[in-house]
Amino acid sequence: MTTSKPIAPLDAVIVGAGFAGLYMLHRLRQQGFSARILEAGSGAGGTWFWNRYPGARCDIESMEYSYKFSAALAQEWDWSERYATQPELMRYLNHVIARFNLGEHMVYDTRVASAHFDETTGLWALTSTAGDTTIARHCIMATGCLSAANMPEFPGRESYTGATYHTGKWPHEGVDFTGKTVAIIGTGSSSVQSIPFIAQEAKHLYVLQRTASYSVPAHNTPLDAAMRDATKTNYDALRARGLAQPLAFDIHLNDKAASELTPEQIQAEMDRRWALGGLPIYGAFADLLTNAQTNQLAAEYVRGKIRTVVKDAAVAELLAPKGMLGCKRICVDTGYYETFNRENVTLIDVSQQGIEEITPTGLRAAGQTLTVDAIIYATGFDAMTGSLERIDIRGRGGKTLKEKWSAGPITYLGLMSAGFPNFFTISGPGSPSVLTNMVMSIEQHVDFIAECLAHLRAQDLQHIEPQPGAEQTWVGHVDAVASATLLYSCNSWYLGANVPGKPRVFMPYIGFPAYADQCREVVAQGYAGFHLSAA
Ligand code: N01
Repeated sequence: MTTSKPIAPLDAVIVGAGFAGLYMLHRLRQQGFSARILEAGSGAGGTWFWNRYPGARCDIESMEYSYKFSAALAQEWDWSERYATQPELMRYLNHVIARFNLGEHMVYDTRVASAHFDETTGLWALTSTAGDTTIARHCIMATGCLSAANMPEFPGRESYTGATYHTGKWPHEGVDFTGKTVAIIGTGSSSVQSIPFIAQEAKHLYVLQRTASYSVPAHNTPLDAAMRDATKTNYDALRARGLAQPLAFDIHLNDKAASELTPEQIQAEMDRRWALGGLPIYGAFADLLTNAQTNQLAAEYVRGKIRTVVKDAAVAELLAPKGMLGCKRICVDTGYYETFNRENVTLIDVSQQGIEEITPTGLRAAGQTLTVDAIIYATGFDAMTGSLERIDIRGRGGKTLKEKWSAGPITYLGLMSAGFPNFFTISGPGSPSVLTNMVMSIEQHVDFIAECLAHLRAQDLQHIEPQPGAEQTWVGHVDAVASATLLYSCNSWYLGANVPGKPRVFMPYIGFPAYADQCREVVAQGYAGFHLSAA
């Protein structure tokens, strides 16, 4: 007769196998902790596993949007293009899994439905949708900021009989739009990247735009060995430059405000940024995101470029964004505006009446009835909080995280929330996360958590949890910093404004790299603002 031994709880369970979860697992294993990743997908990659829409690629340069924790990894991996495609990012992450022997500690096809803290045992119990339970002392959410798809409840949505897609849940086998009439709803980054590709295949593409986005050309290029070597011989310097800047990558930050420059210098600066391409446009002027006048100088420059590219003046005017540049995340494209010169592409303005109805054969919007073979929802995500609130997370006294965050997320440093001991959020709301090169912010959070667990073990402590006063102060600080910028001035997903009913709260923290210094200071002061306990 065999007797089943009780299974010892893990030191940590990690939810999600993207950039965050993989590095977290590696750090914990390195430090001798028992840890396991639970991943909803059938493979690793997180955001990059799900967002497989045509043209998906990163908007931060590959040599910066990659791990820095292992110099050997950075030296041996050869990125093939300036901006990595989704498939190349997947190859990279799978290489990381193999290289650091992470695979045996990862469980796929396991969507976590609940995470409950047991006050008697001091342990977390995570239960999957299939009913499997994992017990661990620490629960680390690496669930991503942009992973809970936003599907607007348009009237009649379920009645549609054609094919429906969401860019954030794209079929792994791909989609062939050849000869098809297609509607795409939304004009954010995902749409801006996919539209040029879908337009080349489809018989006709209708683009339904509620708000125009600012987009800057990527000027993507292949990277040859000489280019890569030039970076690799001095990789640390590139990383150091990036980490000293507010987006945690090198945006060639101009330390001058526009008011300190002549009109000729302003023009030259914008020309230089446009020729360089991509997100370094954020670095054009020191006061780009704090001074409306400066902002509109840069915004008008982009609008001018759109008017130059798009031949139909009325279409160009619709595509020219009206709000502040950078209030919503700036998009990076290859041939986006040019695509609207194609005869098989029609832009439809839904800013006034919205999408009126989805019908069995298509949709009605802006007074037009469209019959289409496929509808693509490029409608974004319930960002930052969605992936957490869709899990039934309960801390002390059975209180749910969703309940606690009903008026907006409450965290200390975006890392923990009072009432939820040993529960960590990697790049959680209240941390720089989406406003930075995510890989750098992820590494900073993972290092903090790994060092924290080592500290608890060394001091024979069991629990860590923020002090309520510390998190209230932090939440107020996050809001105050955002209020001093132009980022409050539009309806962005940073504010939750894209999801009906979501509280209007600025979720990420504007403040890298000072934020990283602040975290170091918290640790130096014996985890100031946290309560550490033995029982
Ligand atoms: O989502 P979005 P996304 N009726 O929220 C529209 C990152 N990312 O997936 O602006 C009609 O930006 C919505 O309109 P509006 C990046 O951080 C990175 O494109 O709310 N329209 C908007 O146009 C990015 O910011 C990369 O008025 C509706 C669109 O749908 C983030 O992910 C690539 C609507 C959604 O745009 C999200 O990007 C892709 C409705 N009811 C994404 N609801 C790269 O690295 C929403 N919309 C390159």
